[in-house]
Amino acid sequence: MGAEGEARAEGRQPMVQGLVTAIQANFCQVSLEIPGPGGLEQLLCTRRSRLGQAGARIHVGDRVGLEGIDWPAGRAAVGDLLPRTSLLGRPPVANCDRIVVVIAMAEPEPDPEQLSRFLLTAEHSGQPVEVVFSKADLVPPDQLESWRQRVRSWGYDPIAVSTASGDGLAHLKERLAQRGIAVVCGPSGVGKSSLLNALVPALALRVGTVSGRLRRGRHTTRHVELFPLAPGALIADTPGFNRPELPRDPAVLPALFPEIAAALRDGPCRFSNCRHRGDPGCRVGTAWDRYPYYAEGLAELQLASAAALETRPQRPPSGPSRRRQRQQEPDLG
Ligand SMILES: Nc1nc2c(ncn2[C@@H]2O[C@H](COP(=O)(O)OP(=O)(O)O)[C@@H](O)[C@H]2O)c(=O)[nH]1
Ligand SMILES: [Mg+2]
Ligand SMILES: [Zn+2]
Repeated sequence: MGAEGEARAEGRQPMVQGLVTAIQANFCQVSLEIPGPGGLEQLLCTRRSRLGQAGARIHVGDRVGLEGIDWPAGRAAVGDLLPRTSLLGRPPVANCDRIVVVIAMAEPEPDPEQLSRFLLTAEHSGQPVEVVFSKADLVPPDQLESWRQRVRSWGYDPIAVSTASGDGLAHLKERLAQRGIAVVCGPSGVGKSSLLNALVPALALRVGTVSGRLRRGRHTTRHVELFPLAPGALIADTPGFNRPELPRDPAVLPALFPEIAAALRDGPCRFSNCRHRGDPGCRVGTAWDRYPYYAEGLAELQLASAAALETRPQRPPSGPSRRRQRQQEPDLG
């Protein structure tokens, strides 16, 4: 007996489940796992206050159980938050299955270090990462090829696309049309929204002009929203931000470079705490394209974690002096 049968035998309604595709103010749009009467695919839902009290925040990508369904009105309430497999921080997207990093070949000029940072953030999610070279129409083929070779040496197989000519779009769609949620990220102005418009039929996302400082934010994508790319495949546009943060812990940095992982596949470095900075017996070495980014990133993170240790408040003494100390603290409320 399936879950539905069991629920019926116990006299309960089988739980209707769906996936949150958008959130705005107190409402969320939920796409139903099984279409409702009349083939209804989406419901506009409120969130039960007890969900909020329990501290459960619902994000786009979450699977939820619905109650109080009003089919004719297309309304319901989210009663349950189902367990998630992952949660991206910025933007918040639950249950993401792959990340697509988009970098333009021109307008704006590609910045390899910026691309690298996006890739590190994407790798930090633990999900598979795809690289897209957008605006391929703006550069000659040899320039495209040299970027392709370079990023291949980083461990990726980039797809060049152009929404202007349509080149590469079918190939990209094929690669992304897998079950699950793909999140598109990258600097602002590289053509993420244009790409989604080209990939998802009947979508009309706002596309910005490449904005100068003053116009930044006027045409940006403000909310994360999931769109159907293929049966079972969803894709999210995200607001552009230009310098993603590295993960806090310097120890996780090496694992975010496919080049390092590849070098260590045949065996470890001589010292188990090797930082891969030209140390004796290091298998990774320093003769690889992104080594300077790795070394700088490591230094940046080590400095930040040392600074964090220094400014960490001293353990307050116990007893009366502790109370006094607390009174001296400024009231931040
Ligand atoms: N030449 C060219 N321009 C593009 C292409 N894709 C997008 N653009 C332009 O790039 C600008 C920024 O696009 P948009 O999709 O808003 O970028 P987003 O900020 O990454 O979402 C717009 O003016 C688009 O018309 C492309 O393939 N070729
Ligand atoms: Mg956009
Ligand atoms: Zn090493």
